[in-house]
Amino acid sequence: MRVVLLGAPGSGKGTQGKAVVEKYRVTDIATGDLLRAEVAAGTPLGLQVKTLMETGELVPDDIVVGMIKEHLAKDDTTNGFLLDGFPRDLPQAETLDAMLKNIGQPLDVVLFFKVDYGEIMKRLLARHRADDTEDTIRHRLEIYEAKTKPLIDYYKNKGLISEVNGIGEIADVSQRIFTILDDIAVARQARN
Ligand code: B4P
Repeated sequence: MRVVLLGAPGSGKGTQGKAVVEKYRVTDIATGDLLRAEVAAGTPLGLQVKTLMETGELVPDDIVVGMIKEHLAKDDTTNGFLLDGFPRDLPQAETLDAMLKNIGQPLDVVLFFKVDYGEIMKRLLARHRADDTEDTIRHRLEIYEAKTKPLIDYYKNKGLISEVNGIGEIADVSQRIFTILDDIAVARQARN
């Protein structure tokens, strides 16, 4: 199972990503988590991206693309992988296409989490992360609108988008996702 999670900040990508990884035993590649680990460890890369992340800016494409390349090359992807938070803009999506073509591992599905901005603001303000202040959340949503949202059409055109209602109990949202992924697995088995 090769999955991308797409959605606004706070739409549940990180939360649901963990549930998918646990159930399907796919490799978790979450760019936000990887970048926060670099910041926490005080590495040169972490120092470079700390302020960008705290102010809600995207980290430069070459840095995240480098991280994804490294993980796709070294991690065990026998059962597939889950990309959480990547791609975040069109150049990243195009680079990912090329990378996956090279290794012969095309995506199965892009799960798009639908959650309204009022709910997102409520969730993130309750979390108290460094980039979860009201102004920064607003800025992150602007960046999402301008850079990430066009990916919905990009993946729609490729027939890869599955929309998930991201509102409700966490376990209920997980169940909606599992239904989509199970259907994909069944359809694949029927083809083989
Ligand atoms: P990310 O770590 O990807 O964080 P995020 O978009 O804010 O979403 P997250 O996954 O954390 O939240 P979730 O919805 O699970 O990015 C952080 C920063 O890293 C970016 O701003 C950027 O600077 C950088 N970055 C990352 N990837 C990048 C890339 N590819 N290119 C460039 N820069 C990149 O959860 C939010 C909260 O909601 C949680 O508290 C959770 O408990 C709660 N929640 C979840 N589901 C819920 C539900 N159903 N009901 C109620 N609450 C729920």
